[in-house]
Amino acid sequence: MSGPAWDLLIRSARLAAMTPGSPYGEVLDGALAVRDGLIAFAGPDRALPPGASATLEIDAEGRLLTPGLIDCHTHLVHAGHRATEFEQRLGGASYEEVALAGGGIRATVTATRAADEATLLRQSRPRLEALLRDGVTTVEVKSGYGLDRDTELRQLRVARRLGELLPVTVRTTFLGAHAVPAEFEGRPDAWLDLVIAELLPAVAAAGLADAVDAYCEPIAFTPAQVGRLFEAAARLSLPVKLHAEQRSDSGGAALAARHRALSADHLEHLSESGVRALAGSGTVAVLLPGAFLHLRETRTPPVAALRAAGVPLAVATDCNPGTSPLASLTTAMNLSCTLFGLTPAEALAGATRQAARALGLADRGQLDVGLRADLALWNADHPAELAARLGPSSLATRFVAGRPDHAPSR
Ligand code: DI6
Ligand code: FE
Repeated sequence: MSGPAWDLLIRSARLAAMTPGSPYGEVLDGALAVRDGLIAFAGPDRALPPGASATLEIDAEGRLLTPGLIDCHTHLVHAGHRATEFEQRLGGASYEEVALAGGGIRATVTATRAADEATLLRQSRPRLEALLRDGVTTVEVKSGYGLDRDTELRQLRVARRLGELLPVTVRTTFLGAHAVPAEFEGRPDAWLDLVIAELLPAVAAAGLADAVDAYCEPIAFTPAQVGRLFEAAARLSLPVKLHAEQRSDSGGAALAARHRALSADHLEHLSESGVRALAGSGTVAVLLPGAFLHLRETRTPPVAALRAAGVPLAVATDCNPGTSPLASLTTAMNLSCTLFGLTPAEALAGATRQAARALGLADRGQLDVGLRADLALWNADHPAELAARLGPSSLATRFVAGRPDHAPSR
C-alpha cells in the first residue's frame, strides 16, 4: 500500500526540533518529511505511515537534524576592513577614542561610500557564504555604513541581491541612526531630522527594509532621539530593533520595550530595571558575544536575571568589521556559553526559535508541521556538539524550503 508521496524524507535522524517545553525538543530515532517546502511530518521514525516515500530519501544514520540556523544580527554588507584599528586597540586605544579620532564606524563609512554596488557585493558575499557553510538559512543584514541617502539604499539593495543570488532568506534592517556622519559633526538632531524626513521614507518607499534599528549610546544617539525615529518607523508600520546598553546603561532597553521592539541587542550594561522593562514586553534579548570578545569587554549581560524574568534569549554574530569580525554562528553559540553562561540548549534555541522571534518570523526556527522546511543536517550526533565545537563547521547539508543546497555528504 503506497503512503503519502513527499518531496523529501529524512529517516533515522536525531531530531532537535527546538520546540518549546524541553531543552532541545529531541526525537532520538526520528524522521522528517517535506511537501511543497513545508514540514509535513516530524516525529519518531516508527510513527511514519506505512509505505511513506519521497522523491528524495535520505538515511541520516543517526546524525543530528536541526532547524536551519538564523543569524538575527549582522552588518555583513560593507567595504574594507578595520584590522589596523584592532592593532591600535591592542595597543591600548579604546573603541571610543578611535571613533572620536575619526576612525571606527566612520572609517567603514568612507570605504563603503567609495564602493560601487558590484564591489560591495563582491566584498560582502564571502561573509554570507561563510555563514551558509555553517548552517545558516536566514540572515538579517543592516545598513548603517553609508550614512547618506544613496549609500544606505545601495547597502540595502546589495543585501536584497545577495538573497536572490544565494539560497538563503535575507531580512534587511535600516540603521541610518548608527552614527552621526562627519558632515553633521556635533549636530545629531539635524542628522536624525534628515533620516526621519528623507532617508527612512525613501527606504520604505523602495521596500528595502523589514525593520528599523538604532545605536543608543552616548557616542551615538540618546533615548529621546531614538524615540523620535521609532515613532517615524511606527507611522510607516515598520518594526524596530535597538543596539542597547552595549557600552553604558543609557535606558535603551526600556525604550525598546515601550515601543514593543522585536529585539534589544548587546545588553552588557543592562540594569535590573532594564530587565524588568523587558520582562513580558515580548522584546527578545539578542546576545552578541563576538563583540564582547573582540572589544575585550569585561561586563557580561545579566543572563541569569534575564532567564529568571523569562526574557527570550537569542544569539547572533553581529558580523561587522569593527567590533565583531565573526562569520560563524556556531562560534557565537560557543562564546555565548563560555563567556555569558548560556547552556548549549539555550545557545541553539537562541540561533533558531528565539532568533526567528527577534526577526518577527513565525514560520521557521523549529521542526514542526506546517513550518518552512529550512533544515540543517550535521556530522554530529548530539545537539550540544554545535556549541561545544570551535573551528570548522560540522555541517553536512542545509535544506532551504526542503531543497538541499548540495548533494547530501558525510
Ligand atoms: N555596536 C557595535 O558594536 C557595532 N555597531 C554598533 O552599534 C560597531 C560597528 C563598527 O564599529 O563598525
Ligand atoms: Fe550590531
